[in-house]
Formats: sequence, structure tokens, C-alpha cells
Amino acid sequence: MKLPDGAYELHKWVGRAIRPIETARFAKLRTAAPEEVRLRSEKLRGCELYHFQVSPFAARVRRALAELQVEIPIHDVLEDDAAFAALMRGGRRDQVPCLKIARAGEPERWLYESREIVRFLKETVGSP
Ligand SMILES: N[C@@H](CCC(=O)N[C@@H](CS)C(=O)NCC(=O)O)C(=O)O
Repeated sequence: MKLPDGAYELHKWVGRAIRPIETARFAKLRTAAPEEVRLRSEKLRGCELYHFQVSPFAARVRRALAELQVEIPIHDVLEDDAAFAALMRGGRRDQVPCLKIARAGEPERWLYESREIVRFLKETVGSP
């Protein structure tokens, strides 16, 4: 990511510090039974979120995932160099959040913009 010098480590450490707080907050939104979550998440098969923890735009998407009662693979590009490389290879823009959409029979897409991603998620899985 094009962050200022020194910001990588700071973002990583702040991210690690706040992750448990967000996890606890969003856990309260996750009200569906595990089997329902599994079934709903099937509609998002092939979707993976690239993000980093302290991004407020990424938080918008993570919240939507919790509210929609779905789970998808999530990659933190500050914690995982391979994930960052995959984002740059596929999406070609060092910006988060980005949703990789790789569905059978469709060309692979890398969707940027948190509001667009949330709209896609809602349209794809519907209301819980
Ligand atoms: N309008 C975008 C803003 C995304 C954005 O600014 N993301 C920041 C992190 S909070 C980013 O990736 N910055 C790195 C860069 O643009 O190089 C959205 O809603 O997703």
C-alpha cells in the first residue's frame, strides 16, 4: 500500500489492537445459526475480501458481512504479503477494501469501493 513511511507498522499494530474489539462488537450482529450462515455463504462462493483492519471503508464491508450473516475468506494485505501480491496481480490497484469475485462460468472480477461491495453482497445474498 502507498502509506507514509512508518505507517505500515503503526497500522498493523493498531489493527491488531482493535481487532478483538471489533470482533466482539460484530459478534453481537451475528445472530444466525451456523447452518444458516453456511447456506447463506454458499451464495458467495468464490468471493474473497482483501482489506486491512484499520481501514474504515473495509470495516463497512466487514460489518455488512456480519449483518448479512455470511462468512467469506478475508485477507489482511498488511499482515500477509502474498495477499497483497494477489491484490496487485488481480485488482491492479493498491486500495482496500476489494472483493475478488471468482464465480463458475463468469469472468473473474475485482470490485473496489466499499459501497459497491456492500451493494453486491446485499443483492447476492438478500436479507437475512
Ligand atoms: N472510496 C473508497 C475509499 C477506499 C480507501 O481510501 N481505502 C484506503 C484505506 S482506508 C486505501 O486503500 N488507501 C491506499 C491507497 O489508496 O493507496 C471506498 O469506499 O472503498
